[in-house]
Amino acid sequence: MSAVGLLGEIAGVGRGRGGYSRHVFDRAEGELRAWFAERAERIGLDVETDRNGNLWAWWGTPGPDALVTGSHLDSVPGGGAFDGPLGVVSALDAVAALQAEGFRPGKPLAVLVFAEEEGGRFGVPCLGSRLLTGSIDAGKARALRDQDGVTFAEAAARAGFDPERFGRDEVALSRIGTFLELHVEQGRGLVDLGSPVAVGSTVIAHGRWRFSFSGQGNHAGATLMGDRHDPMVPAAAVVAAARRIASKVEGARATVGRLIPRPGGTNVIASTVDLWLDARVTGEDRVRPLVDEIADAAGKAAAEEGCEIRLSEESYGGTVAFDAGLREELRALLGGAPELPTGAGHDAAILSGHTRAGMLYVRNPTGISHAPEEFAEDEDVEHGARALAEALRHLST
Ligand code: HGY
Ligand code: MN
Ligand code: MN
Ligand code: MN
Repeated sequence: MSAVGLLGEIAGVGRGRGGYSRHVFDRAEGELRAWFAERAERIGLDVETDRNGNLWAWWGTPGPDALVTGSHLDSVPGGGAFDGPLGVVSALDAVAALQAEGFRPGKPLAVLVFAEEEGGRFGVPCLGSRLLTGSIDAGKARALRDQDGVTFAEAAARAGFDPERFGRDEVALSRIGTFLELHVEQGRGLVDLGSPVAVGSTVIAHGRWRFSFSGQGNHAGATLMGDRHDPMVPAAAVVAAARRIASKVEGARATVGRLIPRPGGTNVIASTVDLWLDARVTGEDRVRPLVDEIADAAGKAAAEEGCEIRLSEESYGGTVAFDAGLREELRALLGGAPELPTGAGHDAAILSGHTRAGMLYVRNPTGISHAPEEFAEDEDVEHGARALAEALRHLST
């Protein structure tokens, strides 16, 4: 059961022409949940699903101060094969390797698969870990809607869950002593450092904001330019302002990756446009001012075009620094492995506000993520799984 072999087993599940697309409670993710449960049971782990849809595979009786490792199996639309799955298959490989040498952990150990880490269907990232920790209001989560208007509560109920039970899970949280997530690097830091693995240091502050513009739908050919109230115009102003303003702020990233004009006809001036801004900055206190400046530009463009604008903050997470002691332990254990900050969000960052948490990264030679070019060489994948096994051995004695 090598990590490379396990990746091969799930390769292609949910892959379309433009990469992988697997979201909570959809068919492909459901297939991966079943695959994970079968693979975990094959190495004697006891699999259970918590009230928030997260999957736990226990080596030993669930109990306090457990050592927990894992990641997620959902993806962004058109994503790569490693973001999420690499942490899950490496955890299974590491546990199997420790078992094979007769190692017995001195504390309960679990592999944890979080639900909806990407927020690809319901818009809020790390939904499973935010619910587990109570970092999102359960009522707000239940009401989240996907592109077809299906609520998270409805989707969960169809998948056999009781949405009324969503929310902070004291029992599950009380069991976690340390959480350690292995993840493919999303950037080229390890390539530049010439190291196959690194220890995570920080996660930058980031959030998601929804801009909704409404104007007057009309005929593309019959409406003179001076008579238009086209919501695409202020929407375009957000895209341009995000690039212009964030490029001037040190450590800032601002992205509009999702924009939905309605009704969406080629010969139709849109009635409404919804877009989502993903904004992140290395300095926590600079995220909202960045968004405010972009929103100002949007407001001016909307006023000039005679369109309405509505803005809502859909998710936000502050800067996270992983547990310093754990970082030092891991670096020493891995022969002085380098530390790496990241601009990507992770469940480990959500957990770090509630338990000792840390991350390991595996080199990605392309540095690209959230796209099919995301990659990790077999030897680095195996190196990562061995590093995780060493970490689990060390942390569970
Ligand atoms: O968006 C992120 O940083 C993560 O992939 N959820
Ligand atoms: Mn991701
Ligand atoms: Mn991820
Ligand atoms: Mn016509």
